[in-house]
Amino acid sequence: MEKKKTKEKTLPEIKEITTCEATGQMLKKARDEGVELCFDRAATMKACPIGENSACCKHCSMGPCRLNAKDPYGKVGVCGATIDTIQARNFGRMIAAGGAAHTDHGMAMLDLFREVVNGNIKEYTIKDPIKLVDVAESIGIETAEKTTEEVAKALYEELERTYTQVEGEIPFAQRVPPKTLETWRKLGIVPRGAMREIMEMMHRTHMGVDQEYNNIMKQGSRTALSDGWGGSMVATEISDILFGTPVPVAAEVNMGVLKENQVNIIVHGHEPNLFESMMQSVNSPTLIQAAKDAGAEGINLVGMCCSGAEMLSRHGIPHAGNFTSTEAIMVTGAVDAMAVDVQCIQQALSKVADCYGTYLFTTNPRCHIEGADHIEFHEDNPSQCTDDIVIKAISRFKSRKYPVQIPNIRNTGIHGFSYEYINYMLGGSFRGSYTPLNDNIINGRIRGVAGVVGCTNPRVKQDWVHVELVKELIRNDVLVLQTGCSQIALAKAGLCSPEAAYLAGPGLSEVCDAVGMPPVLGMGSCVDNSRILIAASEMVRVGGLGESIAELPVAGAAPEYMSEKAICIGQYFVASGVYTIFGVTFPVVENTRFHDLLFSGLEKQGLGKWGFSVDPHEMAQKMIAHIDSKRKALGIDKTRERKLVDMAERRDLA
Ligand code: NFS
Ligand code: SF4
Repeated sequence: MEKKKTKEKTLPEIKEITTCEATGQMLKKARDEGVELCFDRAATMKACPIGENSACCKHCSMGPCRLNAKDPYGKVGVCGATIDTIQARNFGRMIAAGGAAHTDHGMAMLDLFREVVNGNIKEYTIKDPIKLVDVAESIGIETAEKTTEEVAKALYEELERTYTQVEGEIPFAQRVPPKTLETWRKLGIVPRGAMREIMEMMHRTHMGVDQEYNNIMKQGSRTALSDGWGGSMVATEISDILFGTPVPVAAEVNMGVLKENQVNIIVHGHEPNLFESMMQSVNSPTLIQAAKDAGAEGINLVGMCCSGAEMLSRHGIPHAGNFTSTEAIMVTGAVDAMAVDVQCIQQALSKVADCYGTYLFTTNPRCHIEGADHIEFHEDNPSQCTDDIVIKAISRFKSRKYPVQIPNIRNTGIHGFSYEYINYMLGGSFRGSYTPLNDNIINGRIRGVAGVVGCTNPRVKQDWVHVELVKELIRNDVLVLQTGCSQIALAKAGLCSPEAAYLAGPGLSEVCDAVGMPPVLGMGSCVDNSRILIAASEMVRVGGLGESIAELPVAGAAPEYMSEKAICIGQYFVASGVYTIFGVTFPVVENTRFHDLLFSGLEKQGLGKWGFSVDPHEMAQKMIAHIDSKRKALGIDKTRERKLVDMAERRDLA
């Protein structure tokens, strides 16, 4: 008992852990009830300093070998591997793992598309035939004389190459601005097929293969690009074709979207098909009646994490919170079932679910969790799984044993800014175009564009870095595009509504007022970062802002990242030409040649570069300085001052 008390004493105060009030309330409740959440595990699990620096290698059993970050060149591994080799190999493998996740997700969507087109699966249809034609034409498929089915078949065959092709360039390389593509060709980093790139990355990083860090990172870039312009882009485009391309929709976020008197079901994970079918099940009259018979007013379906962000953006489904809130939400006692598929699903969910009698269901053959029930989701009979989950949720509602305490916090915003909608919004229905965006950048109303994306991480104060960073960016007239857990952080902070334009600088707020858009545009899930790549290509194509993505006044950030997927995303943005800055920690030893390669060498090759800062204000200033330097190079810098937000104003903004 005594021991436990000292341990509790060392736990940080809740206000140091999260700026999400609802999550804070639930963390307090969990602590009172002796339930451990990720925040407290992070506080008691000291990060391994050698691993944090990526200064260790366990690629063979002559090791594991540990090098010294303080004296990085003082020692080599048993095989002689230097710090640069070890770090590059570790980085390359993170890219391979992250890319594999997105790519496997994209391939699952493509599998579904093929079966739908072939008529083997009747539960889904092509919802957006216009997008189908647009995507097909973007990669050179003739569509004029073809039926929808013929276009779909041709598109499937082309896109399959994204994964399986052994020689040549992936299909969406055709969307890359010519000058950017030329740089890739010169460097030999145009992806062939994702499977090949990931395989080669794993091969090269095996003991005793590639031991030259520049060469390892070439394959790192190639692998990452096969995600951004490959696996992820296919996931987004096929999901839009099957489930509809997002258009702006008002929706609520935060834990207050749970309803005490309804059966609450959460879908958490990444692939939209589970969620789409769950939507059907919760709307089934029989199941609604069953819920009513159990004493509920209805069935309430809400999303979390990227599954949720995608459905929020596509259908306006309420969103209950981002990654680090997934355990906390069960502490409400109000969650009757949580269904998960793949990615970002903490194993501890199963224990917390157990503490509150919540049903936790895994549904994907790739992801089982000890202690969770597995009900496999089959696309040829989706309702078998989703109906079953709803029925279990109803039974849990009927016999709720735990007091329900839902934080009464909801925030409304507008989400669903697809690349296509931005086109329409700015140019109008007849001449949809990115020209007005470019014009407003050239005339200086909009200083530049930033993509702020990625995870939350219990090692930093939840949402705080995202929100502070974005506030400072918009304050300086930088338009912010968002996806994933970051989008949810900003939505909870109220910045995804048009009214938030008053927080923007004069130029950006003028544009927002004129168009009626928020200064922060939510685009969906992490695979939807591909929408940002397409928007960047279009900005280049429209003209006036240089000939390659590297010349655009843009920057990217993942301020609270945690996953290997985020590293892969970062690398594909960097390889596409974008300055991309990460927070929390960076898995590289400073003062090494590998560090120099990532933080400046890649830029000299005509790509983008990495940046790092844990401070959101410093992060913003670095991004703005980069945007300004690009404006200067384009000759559109005029006379505008960079506004430093002082302490008093920061308080005002908060
Ligand atoms: Ni993307 Fe991170 Fe996960 Fe989505 Fe959220 S944690 S890298 S944002 S849910 S994938
Ligand atoms: Fe050590 Fe080299 Fe083996 Fe890595 S590959 S564990 S550095 S001996």
